[in-house]
Amino acid sequence: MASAYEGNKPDVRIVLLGVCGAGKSSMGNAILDEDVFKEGRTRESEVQRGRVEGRNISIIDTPGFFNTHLTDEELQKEMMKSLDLCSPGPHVFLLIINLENFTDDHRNIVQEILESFGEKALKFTMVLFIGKEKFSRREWTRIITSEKAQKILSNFKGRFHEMNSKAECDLKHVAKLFKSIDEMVKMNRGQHYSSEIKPISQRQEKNERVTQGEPKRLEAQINIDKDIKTKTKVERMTGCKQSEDPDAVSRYLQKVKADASVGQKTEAEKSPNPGLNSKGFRSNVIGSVGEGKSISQTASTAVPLDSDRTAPLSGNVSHVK
Ligand SMILES: Nc1nc2c(ncn2[C@@H]2O[C@H](COP(=O)(O)OP(=O)(O)OP(=O)(O)O)[C@@H](O)[C@H]2O)c(=O)[nH]1
Ligand SMILES: [Mg+2]
Repeated sequence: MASAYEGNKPDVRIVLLGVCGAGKSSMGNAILDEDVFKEGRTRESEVQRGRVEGRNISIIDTPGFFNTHLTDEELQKEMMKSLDLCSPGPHVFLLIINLENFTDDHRNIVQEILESFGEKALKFTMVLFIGKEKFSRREWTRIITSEKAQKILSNFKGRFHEMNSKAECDLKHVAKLFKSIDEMVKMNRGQHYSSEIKPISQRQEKNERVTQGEPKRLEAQINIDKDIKTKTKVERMTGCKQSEDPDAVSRYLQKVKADASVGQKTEAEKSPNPGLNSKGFRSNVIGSVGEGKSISQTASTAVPLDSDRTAPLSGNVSHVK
């Protein structure tokens, strides 16, 4: 993929991601320094453009993950639309995480990104923590060095930035955010994310789930997790409560694998895009992160992007005083 991220002031395309109510629309407004996105429940992906520091910036706001007002299909459609709105693809997925409910929120946000955009999206994702102003420096250090934060950040090579979109957000803070984004894009050799192929239909997805993609995906999910959502999903599929029948999941996986090995050849022959998973990504997109490492294998140390944040976390990680 050719690099178009050249010159002093390259254009930047940003897709905002995060759980419902995280503060995505507010952050979009803060970056563009204009109230262009409606704050409150966002139902559709929307693009707004502006010039920041002499650069053309496109920001795509999305409905939040776990949005109870949208079905899974509707949400998925909006996520795909977000890519269309910033064709040929975003330079960065900015994952907004509000620190206020971070500790108590057990939903698996990384899984949502994987399901919507595939593993490839991870190297284009940077976490943007907001709400830090509500915590003391000691609390912030505890949060950012917590197992939970480190586990999330390990998916994105430790990339994070923090900013407050409500107060104290001025050009200086936005400039630092862009510096972090520029560094990330540089590490990606100027490339932008591209799904390469449009997602295929949900129906085809279901068929494929019982063949190649699903065993790997489920296995990975179980390894990653102990996550409530996955456990519930698997329990729903097996029809057994894991606590009541601990072997149900492994029996189910064995069966799915056996089915897959029978169906694999036939599916591959039938498929117009062999090796692509339900959403048009390579079938191994879910279940490994980074460069072929599983989530459990990846480094657990967060690496702040800014050069002024290379000191210990308790010291210089903050941009916001
Ligand atoms: N403390 C703090 N609160 C924020 C910040 N940015 C936004 N909020 C608050 O978070 C709430 C949700 O803001 P939105 O920007 O509408 O959130 P959203 O993620 O776009 O919400 P959905 O579109 O429903 O997913 C609002 O009450 C904001 O005031 C921030 O930087 N710090
Ligand atoms: Mg919104």
